[in-house]
Amino acid sequence: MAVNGGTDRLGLATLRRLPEQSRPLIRPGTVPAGIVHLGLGAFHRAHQAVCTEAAVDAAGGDWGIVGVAPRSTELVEALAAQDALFSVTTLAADRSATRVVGALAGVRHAASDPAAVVALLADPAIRVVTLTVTEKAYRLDPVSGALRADDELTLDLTTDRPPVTVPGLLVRGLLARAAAQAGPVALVSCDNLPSNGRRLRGLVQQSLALAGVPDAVQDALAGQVSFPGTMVDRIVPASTAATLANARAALGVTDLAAVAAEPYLQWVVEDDFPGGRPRWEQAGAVLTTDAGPWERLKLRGLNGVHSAVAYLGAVAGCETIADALALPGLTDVLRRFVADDVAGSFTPPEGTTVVGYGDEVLARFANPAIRHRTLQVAMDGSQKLPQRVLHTAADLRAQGRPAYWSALVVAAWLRFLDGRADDGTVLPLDDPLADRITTALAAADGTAAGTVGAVFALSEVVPAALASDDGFRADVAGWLGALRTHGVATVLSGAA
Ligand code: CS2
Repeated sequence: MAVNGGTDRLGLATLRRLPEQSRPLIRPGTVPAGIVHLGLGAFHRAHQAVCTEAAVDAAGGDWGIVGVAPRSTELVEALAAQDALFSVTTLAADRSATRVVGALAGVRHAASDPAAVVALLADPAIRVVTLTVTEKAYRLDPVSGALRADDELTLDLTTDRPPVTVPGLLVRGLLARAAAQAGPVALVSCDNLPSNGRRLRGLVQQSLALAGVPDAVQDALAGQVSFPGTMVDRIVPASTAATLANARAALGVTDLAAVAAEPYLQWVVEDDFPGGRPRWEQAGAVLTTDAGPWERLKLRGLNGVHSAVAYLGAVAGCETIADALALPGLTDVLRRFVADDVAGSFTPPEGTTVVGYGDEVLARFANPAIRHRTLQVAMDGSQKLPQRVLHTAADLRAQGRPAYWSALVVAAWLRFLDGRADDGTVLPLDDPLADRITTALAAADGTAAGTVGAVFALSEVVPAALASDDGFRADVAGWLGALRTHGVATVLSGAA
């Protein structure tokens, strides 16, 4: 890749060649590490890294981020070859801007060097650990939050082998930290889980118990570790060859870790950092005592709608979320879903309305420059649907109200699980519970009611009250039958 004697690649040596407006806000390599981040995916690079760089730029502090990739070697190699620099291209319908971010103080690869990661977690300089590892890496049952102790996790927690799972890494790191008396730390989930702070605390507590850690050590750790809840938001599709080509055109050098994102960015964080934190509020973040209402607004009013567009769009043959939004009738259906179901299911944060938020979300989804694939959002449905849609439906039904549009969203997921789009194209099932789902569906009788029964029997995915709710099941089966018989386009055109 390197030409001109290696100077064709983004890195400290080529920074001076970048256009002025594309240079980092802070001098890369000069900010000592104070944060470890697990999960170096596109989302982290375009979200927490951007906010943290801006906070350090505005208010200073030793808050460089050491980025840890749990599995992917490719990204670690790309970043290592670029002095941990990467660019973010912000894409609006009519303009784009590319800037290099200098937030990373280093990168590590957990799978090949877990000991280095454990040592980092035990380093007193590290006072914040953030995570974007996706829902499934927590290994929690989506409904109950119970730890799924499969063989891999049990080996991580009960033997001395180098840990390969996220709970394994965290437990090993926290124990090393306690032994080193390295001081308090905040563990911050930035994943789209319900009550993500509480879920992460539950993960750590259950993992320590499974590892047989004595109660006294568990208690000592509990006094040293906080788990602030967060709401994170920015649409950041997986990078493609086009992302890299755009970055190269803007920078004049090659960036193999480039990401592209929408202009919008929101971060709401519970202010519970016993070892201190960057001044993220100076970068636009909201620091609060309770992120819960924000989190519900986002999971139900954005992610739930996203999943609806993804499943209906994928079955209708649409490649991207923006393409799917153009399906006649879809935005009307989504507005009804937000106004009739989501808005009635919880109390939003003061100063916001669910309907207003929903309209803003639809405008963001329609951004044609963001080529977010429906299949990417459709992934891991079993881990996403509970907090995105099923809790909405369960809360409405508990109030004795219909959850008609939520039933359509669930039906769209089930229709997607049929494995074929309306035009017969194969739809791949990428889900950690794919085997359980496929087995359950194979044993069902193939009718809409049979499919609903089979999937609703997965108690780790569907809350019990909803699974036994005949009215809701009938609504889902009704929508599923219609989607199978008439196709998405016809159902949408007459629905709202
Ligand atoms: C999306 C999210 O892939 C998905 O499931 O719904 O990644 C979404 O783009 C972000 O949560 C937006 O903040």
